[in-house]
Amino acid sequence: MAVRALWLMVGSLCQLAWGDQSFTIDYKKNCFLKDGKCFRYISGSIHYSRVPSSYWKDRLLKMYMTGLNAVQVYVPWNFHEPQPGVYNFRGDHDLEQFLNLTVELGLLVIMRPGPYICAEWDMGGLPAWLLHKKDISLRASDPDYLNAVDSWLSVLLPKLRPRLYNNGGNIISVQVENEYGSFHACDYGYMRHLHAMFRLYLGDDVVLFTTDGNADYFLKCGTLHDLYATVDFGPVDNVTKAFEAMRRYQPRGPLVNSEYYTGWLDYWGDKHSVSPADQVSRGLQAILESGASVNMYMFMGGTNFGYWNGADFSRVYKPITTSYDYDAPLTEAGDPTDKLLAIRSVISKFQPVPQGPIPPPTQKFSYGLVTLSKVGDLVDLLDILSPTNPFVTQYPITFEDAKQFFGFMLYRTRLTGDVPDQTPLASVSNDVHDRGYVSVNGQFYGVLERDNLKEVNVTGKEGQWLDVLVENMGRINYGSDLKDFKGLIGNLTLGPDLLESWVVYPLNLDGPISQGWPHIMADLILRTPRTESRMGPAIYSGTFKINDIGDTYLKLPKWTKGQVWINGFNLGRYWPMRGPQVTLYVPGSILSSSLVNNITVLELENAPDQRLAMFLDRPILNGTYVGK
Ligand code: NDJ
Repeated sequence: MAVRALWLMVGSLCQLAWGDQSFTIDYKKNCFLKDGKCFRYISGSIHYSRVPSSYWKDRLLKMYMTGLNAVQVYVPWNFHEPQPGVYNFRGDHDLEQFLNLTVELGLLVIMRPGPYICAEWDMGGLPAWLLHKKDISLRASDPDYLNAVDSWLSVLLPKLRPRLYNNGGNIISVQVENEYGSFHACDYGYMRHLHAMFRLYLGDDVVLFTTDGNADYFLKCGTLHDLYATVDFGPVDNVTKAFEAMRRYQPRGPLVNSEYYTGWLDYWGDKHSVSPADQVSRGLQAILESGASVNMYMFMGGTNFGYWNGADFSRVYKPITTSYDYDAPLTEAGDPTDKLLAIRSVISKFQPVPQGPIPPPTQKFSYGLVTLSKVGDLVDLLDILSPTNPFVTQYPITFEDAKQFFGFMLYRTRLTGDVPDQTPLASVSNDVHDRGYVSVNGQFYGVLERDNLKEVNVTGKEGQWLDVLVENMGRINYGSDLKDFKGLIGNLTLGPDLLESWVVYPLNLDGPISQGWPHIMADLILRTPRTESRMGPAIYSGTFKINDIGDTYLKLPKWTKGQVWINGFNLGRYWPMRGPQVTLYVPGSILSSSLVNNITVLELENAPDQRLAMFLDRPILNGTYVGK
């Protein structure tokens, strides 16, 4: 009883303390009201899912030192709920730890829990398992979609509630959905449903808002009565016009640009995006002069480690690069740039910025060359990389059917007759999502590529395996093509014949590699039959020692395309032949100075004669341009 009374007392004391904190909107003075006073935020976006957790504090500190008073944070649903009802909030997924650090550094938080986030992230943050129901309507009032959303929000939002500013925390506002007005569905019922769920779990007094492009055709379907409407725009847009658009939907209250673009994203095969610092800082000055609150997207871009990159679709499928540097004020490695200094100097004209120098760029290491040796062709390693039984199926099944959401699956079928002359293996309806690496009897013939390479000529003999290793290059994250099934999503033909009777192997490379394979099995591997061919999908590995630990950049000179791991950590895709990105960011946090470091490469096409990896002390993000 006494304990309970004490609790009640502590509780009411806390209530008193929290009672001092309030964050609301003053519709008369057109400003946010923080603790009763007009307030504007100058914020920056950082995606915790794109930065190793051991670096979160460093990046947030640099954001604070720039003079920002807030950070804006997306929560990628698929990063936390890999399978229905299975949640991951540990390590690099530890959202609450990230939020604790924002508190420690005295930063406010603008939360963007989605459930859809766009963000050049796989499927805009929606879990691919939603596609189990083939005809599901995403971002709409489909009961199956809403059920999944509701159960996710019932896990996520209660974690945020005690952290709301009005409850004593540092979250000042929460965005509902993301640029919903850019989506074709225009389903107000869905937005109303989300609104109700956010209110249910977060309470009545938190500021809920929407963000949309600064034109009527976006704002029309993206805004909802009772949700505060904000816009987004970049340095080349006209500030007055953009805010006039906002005012047509949000006549009173503070002006807000929720995404002011400091840079832009990169696609494989396109030019590297850059936004000049003077242009970005001038645009920021104009926004701040208008009295608006602003969030800079991105302030710290980071990296699409593993398979997390998304893709866009504009006439063709366009996957996003591994680097999400974004030409942001903090580089992919968290280093301050001239753009950051220019932004800081603009901010200082409007509000005091913390004294003291911005931390300098960290030392980068050029660890030099590592020789790699071939572990084996992928098809000879299936016992390890595909331990479950393969699916036997008349026609190909998708990744989603196989419950394999990321990475690679091997589709094989036996040739039913001799193919003595070069004969086209073709995807007539462009059904290879997204790249297929074609071999017959272990001999590599070439690549099928979505929207690009529709056939490959092969030869072979009756009874030989025809293999197509299919790579998921990242799901579309923006626009009406969000339902982006992966694998062979339709049939292949060989000459006039439709191919049937497939054996499909889901591949799990990350399981064994994160457990130390192939390095822990070096002896066994030496005994594995191995071709010396440079062509076709194969695993290569090597080791290296270092004395000092720091960030570095991995270059794979003359290698073609693939995936690479260091010490079991999946660094992402490399594709120097397509560019523009040539090096991969290697965070020092995954390296060791006491143990031997290992590197594992899945090369999908052609390995060079000299199987070397190279560690450089600077990134090359604009190396190759092939005009694709
Ligand atoms: O809200 C979106 C954000 O998450 C707005 N963007 C951003 C670009 O980085 C990011 O995805 C858009 N992306 S509009 C789509 C680009 C398609 C050409």
